[in-house]
Amino acid sequence: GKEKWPRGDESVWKEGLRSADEDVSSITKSIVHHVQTSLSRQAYNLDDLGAYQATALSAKDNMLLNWNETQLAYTRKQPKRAYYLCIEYLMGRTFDNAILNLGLKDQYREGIDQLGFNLEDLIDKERDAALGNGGLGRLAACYLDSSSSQELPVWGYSLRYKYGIFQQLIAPDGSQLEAPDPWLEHLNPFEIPRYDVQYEIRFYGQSERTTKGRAVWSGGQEVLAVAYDVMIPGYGTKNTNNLRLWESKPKRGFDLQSFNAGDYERAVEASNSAEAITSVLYPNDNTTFGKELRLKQQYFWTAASLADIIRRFKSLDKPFSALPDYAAIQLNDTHPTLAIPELMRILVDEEEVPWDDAWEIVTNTFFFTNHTVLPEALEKWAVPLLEHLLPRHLQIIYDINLIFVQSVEKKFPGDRDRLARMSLIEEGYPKQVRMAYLAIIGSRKVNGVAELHSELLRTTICKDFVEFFGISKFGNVTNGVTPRRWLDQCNPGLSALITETLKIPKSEWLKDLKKLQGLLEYADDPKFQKKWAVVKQTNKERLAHYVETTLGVKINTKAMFDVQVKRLHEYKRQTLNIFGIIHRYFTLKSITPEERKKTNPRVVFFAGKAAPGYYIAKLVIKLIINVARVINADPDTKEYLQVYFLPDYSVSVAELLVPASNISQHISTAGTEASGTSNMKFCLNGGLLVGTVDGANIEIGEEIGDENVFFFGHLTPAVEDLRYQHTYHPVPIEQKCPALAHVLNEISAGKFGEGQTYEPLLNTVRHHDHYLLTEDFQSYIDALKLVDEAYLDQSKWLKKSITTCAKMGKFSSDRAILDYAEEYWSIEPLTVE
Ligand code: 73E
Repeated sequence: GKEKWPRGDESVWKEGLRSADEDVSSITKSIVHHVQTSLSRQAYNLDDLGAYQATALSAKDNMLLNWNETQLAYTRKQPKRAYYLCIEYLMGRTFDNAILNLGLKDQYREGIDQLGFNLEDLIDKERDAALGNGGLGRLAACYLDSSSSQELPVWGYSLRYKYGIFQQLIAPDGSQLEAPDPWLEHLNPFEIPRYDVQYEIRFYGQSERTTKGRAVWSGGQEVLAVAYDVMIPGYGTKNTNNLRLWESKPKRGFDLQSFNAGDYERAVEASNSAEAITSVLYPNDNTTFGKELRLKQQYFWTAASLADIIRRFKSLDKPFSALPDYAAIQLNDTHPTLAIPELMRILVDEEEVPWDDAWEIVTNTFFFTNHTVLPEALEKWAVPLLEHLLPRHLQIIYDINLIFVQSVEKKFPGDRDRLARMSLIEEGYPKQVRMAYLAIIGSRKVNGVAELHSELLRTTICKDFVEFFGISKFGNVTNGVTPRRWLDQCNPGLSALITETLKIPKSEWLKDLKKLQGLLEYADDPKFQKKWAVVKQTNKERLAHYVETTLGVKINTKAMFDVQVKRLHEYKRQTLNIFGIIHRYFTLKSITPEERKKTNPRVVFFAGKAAPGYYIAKLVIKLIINVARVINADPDTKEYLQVYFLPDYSVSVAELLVPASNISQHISTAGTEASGTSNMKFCLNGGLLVGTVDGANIEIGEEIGDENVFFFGHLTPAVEDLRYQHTYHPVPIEQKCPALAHVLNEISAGKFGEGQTYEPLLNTVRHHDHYLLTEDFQSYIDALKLVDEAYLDQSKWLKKSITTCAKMGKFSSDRAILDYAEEYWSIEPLTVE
């Protein structure tokens, strides 16, 4: 029998319920209330940080009401839900976004003003939640925003890292230094600890097979997973989804034996090892590391999330065969792939579902997105490590593999090479489990993140699986970005101009981004162009102000702003950019002062972090900084060329850079960047793009017209042949690309500091040139020349800029998330009244 609720007198309960603070006076009351109670301070001792915290708490109260109603509606209506498992969420700041999505920014500005503070100053007090490395984590954050805004029942699951991505410092010699990011040092107003939501997670121990393919897993170490919830408000709707983050804690009464034996130290050590699981985000982007602690993180997170999902499903009182009708679980890259054997373990060992039925449930519940084809990023875990840490899961993986390999043998009798290629276990010392293959065979559907990438998947990594399962299992969902953060929030000037021009409410085009097309009829209008240019100029000045306060330098905001900001990686070719800059510098030096006056002044911005163990990427940073030093100090050229490396790139810094760019660079070797998402952000803000024919650049070109993108470089099909040539018929760089050879020689000769330092970096180009700089350098320089020419005609340029923005509708993450909802998860919007 269910208990009656509410307990006591219902009317007393109802009277006690809060309602939203939507007018200025309720908002100020709520802020003052939080100053008084939550912070236990008063008006006379309140600084900006305190005022921010109290204001954020008041915004949180408003979100909480919506969150509660949303979750109640989900519980009552029991829709099918989707769960987005991603090991990173790069959320950035929450407060500004929250009041924008609530539609209360003006009221908050006014209220804060009345209390004697300035809204923008308070917004700046918030630290980024930087629980991610780059595109993968930021994509997950955009998808949550879109899920709530499109009223889709989606929850995110991840880890509550105590330390986010490291803080990047630059030493006097230009080296990157890393400092920890203790982002939880101050109160985090936006998280809700759920001490009542806890699960026990086991590691190590032994697994003993019993009957019917079942086993009992016991012993080892148990740790606790504690839930922390982060509210995800939708734009212009009450719908507020949830991001649930797990924190690891030692189990209470843990290792009582050690305590009893008086071995207090050992017991404390064990508790440290439990807490270590969620202590730090691994700072590697697009690479794997093979560390035991990382594997522990992956299992801890997926096991806690599945336990939570299964508990919720069980409360519906349905048979397990109905799980795929109530839950779709999205595996974002291979990092959560252990969820597949874990669900098998729960169903087979704990719920006594027969193996084949369990496998049917599993393969209808999971979906898998691959985000990269770089071989160094394809996850493989050593069999001995898995056996030690997760003995039962290894057994299950072997059983899955046995059955799978048998079915391949049945379909392709006698094809032994094929069996070896497709096996989940890669032979070698040690043997390794291929996580991508496990994710493919355990999922309902598989997708890549841009057309080219999905096609590459079908013809390379997934080729054998396409032949086995059929092509319809392998789809594409091109990435997207949220126009709320990446236009309305980061570029209020442009947002206002668009709204005024389209003559529709902002909420209409922000939720249906194709409406930006209405700008096309003004693309040629000189008055509109003027306003468009003024907005860009204002944004450039805002960025210049930031640079002045952080680096102490004044920037020429009349120059073209040229931006490349992303993780440092050889495949992304920041090297091509810096070598191109050196080439430009030499060219400027070689011409007369009169000729120089005719050139287009350019300020180049770089930003991005290198993985702490990625030696070559760190050398690239050092080179950029030392080149910048020489060039910025040269009186002959400083008016025409300036280079800056902005330290500690983050979501918040991106929000300043993206609206200020005239041109941005996305210049990966063709076939290496799965999608890219910052390319979309720059174009959405009217910045033009210099790029290779790679990832989502291609689809951007298709949408906005190739004549509005500065494309260059070899195409994907040529890349493999060229690499073959480089290996077997190498041509000296002096012959292949004299202009680049000259640049490298000058670096070697010490033009930008001790030449010896850069030798290992230069040799990657001189010798294997895996990323084909020597092949693309000339066409890159030519593309930049076209950029210069185009910029001279400002009216034409502005037309390109307006057209670009107007045609970016496809790249809203709303379109992407609806695509997942309809074509993959089969979930529907549910409007919270
Ligand atoms: O092209 C980007 C893509 O836009 C890709 O490199 C990135 O994902 C973005 C969103 O789809 C990505 N990150 C990782 N793999 N692909 C990755 C791999 C291992 C650890 C951390 C990140």
